[in-house]
Amino acid sequence: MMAKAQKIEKHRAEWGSDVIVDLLKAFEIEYVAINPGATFRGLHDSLVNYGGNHSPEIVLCTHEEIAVALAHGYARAKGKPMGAAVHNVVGLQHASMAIYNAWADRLPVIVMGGTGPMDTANRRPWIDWVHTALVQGNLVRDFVKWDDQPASVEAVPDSFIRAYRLSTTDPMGPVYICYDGDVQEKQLDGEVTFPSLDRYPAPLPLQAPEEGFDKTIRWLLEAKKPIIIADTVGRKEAGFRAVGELAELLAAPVLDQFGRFNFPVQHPLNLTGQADKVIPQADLVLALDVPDLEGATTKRAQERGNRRPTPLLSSNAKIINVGLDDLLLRAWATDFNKLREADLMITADTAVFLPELVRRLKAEKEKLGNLSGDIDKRRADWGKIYEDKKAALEKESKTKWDEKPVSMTRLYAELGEALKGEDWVLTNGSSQGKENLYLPATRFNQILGKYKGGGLGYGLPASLGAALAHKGSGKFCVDIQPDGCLLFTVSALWTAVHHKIPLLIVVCSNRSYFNDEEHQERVALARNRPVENKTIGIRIEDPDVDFGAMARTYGCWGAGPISEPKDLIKTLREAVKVVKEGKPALVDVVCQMR
Ligand SMILES: Cc1ncc(C[n+]2csc(CCOP(=O)(O)OP(=O)(O)O)c2C)c(N)n1
Ligand SMILES: [Mg+2]
Repeated sequence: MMAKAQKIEKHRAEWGSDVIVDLLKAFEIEYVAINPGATFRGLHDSLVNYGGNHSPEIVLCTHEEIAVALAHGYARAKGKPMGAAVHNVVGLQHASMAIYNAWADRLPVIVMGGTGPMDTANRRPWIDWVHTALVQGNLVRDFVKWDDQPASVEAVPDSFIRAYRLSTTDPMGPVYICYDGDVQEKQLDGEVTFPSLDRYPAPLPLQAPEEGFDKTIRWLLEAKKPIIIADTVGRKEAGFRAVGELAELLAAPVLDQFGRFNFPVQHPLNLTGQADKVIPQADLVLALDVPDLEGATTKRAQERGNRRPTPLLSSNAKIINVGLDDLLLRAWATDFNKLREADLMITADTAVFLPELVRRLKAEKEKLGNLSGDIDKRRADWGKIYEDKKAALEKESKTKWDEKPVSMTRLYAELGEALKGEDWVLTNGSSQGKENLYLPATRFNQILGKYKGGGLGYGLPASLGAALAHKGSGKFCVDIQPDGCLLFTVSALWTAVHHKIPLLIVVCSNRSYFNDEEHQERVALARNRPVENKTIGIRIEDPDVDFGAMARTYGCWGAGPISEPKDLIKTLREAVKVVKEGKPALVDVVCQMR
């Protein structure tokens, strides 16, 4: 990808930061996304001149938020971390939004930073002082799994190994390691003891005790209408597969919350989006890795001035919560959501719990046999809701087909058409998330989903990280990219082009921060104020942004703005060709608000 740096003569670490590169290599970190800065100039030199800028290779980004979001997207696609290096106090502040998104998404990113020397005698005037803090980790401590600032080169290996292990152990999360300039730039006078990584294995996954299986199986077999709500089970393939098997075995419908992709979109038991029809019927909810159970089982308040959601679940229904969510929370941000109710709480990794549950359930042949009539009946009942859902989606798509600006449903349909035959992966989505209902995803990790921390700016850089993770694998990555979100981090296009990252970016240009337009409408209605003012301070018009032209200024293939619905498919096909040549391509589509 990048020109290899000059050959290194010596392979023995000579400087403090060479040891960090040894560790990055030992953990097979493929990339380190950076925006350069003098506080990690030692590490930068070691990456280039000691490590040869290969595994890890530097990915140059134009903002630290982009660097960390890119690493976040990589972890989401690949299931393992890459690094991000951010300049001291200032770079870390820029990075903090993206670190929060990775934290809320429970994904590993190894964030490395630098600081002016703690030893004040070694500080350069002004710059080393304004860029040093006591301690830098404090800034992000509330939303990383761990942070550290090793005080000597000898302390670096332990610190890194601990950070890596914590970051990659479920529930995962970003970590921050700050390297003092003096530590990085220390000339070594002997070899640094480098522990054998075999002595620090990843911990085995957490399995449920017998009681957890016994009760779950008993209740699942007793239930008349068990349902499955799944949020981040699909982070591991074994979990994804087991959700499918369990749903089939019991004819239990699945409501996918899309923290990860959990269940094939076109499976007749996929009743995602039908919570109001499904949940009131349930007498047992199996909630799998669902931190926001309240959101999943209630109807959002949309009425004037009312913020309280309406419960959909019967108070008699049993709830089983399985997951690891309670193992990782902090008192600062309340991203742990509303306190979850349950009749049975199981702290276990769904990727080991569910396959074992399925195995044990299948062994209950006699009981399942006795229930086969009931199971067939409910399969047929749920099947009717699925057919209605399918018909409604098709109707919406047809009705809006020729509307101008392009309807979102047409956009998804045409995109689906342009991607036919591709092993595609959706790396990001619109604010409404309807693409997840229209695009026929079937495979593990085929839909990576949106920001979990709700911080705009995530979409493009995270998609680039995912596309980098899949580069050369034959997978075709697509970013469905809302315009407002894109404007935060649009300069990531430079990185896309420079590092030849193949990604199709479909910009949904509704020329508005539309989500907020809806809020302003609600407030105006509640206050009896003019609703037509809802667009003030919200619309991204006058001037309209020409994203196609913007892409081209970064050297990226760019088309649009497409205003004529009939022009869409042709342009999407052209863009697909460009991406298949290994490059990014952007199509700007002027589309409806929703
Ligand atoms: C960093 C950040 N700033 C502001 C917001 C508030 N916010 C939530 S959604 C939204 C509008 C998003 O606009 P766009 O990405 O164009 O999506 P649309 O709603 O138009 O589909 C805004 C401003 C946020 N979530 N994150
Ligand atoms: Mg918008």
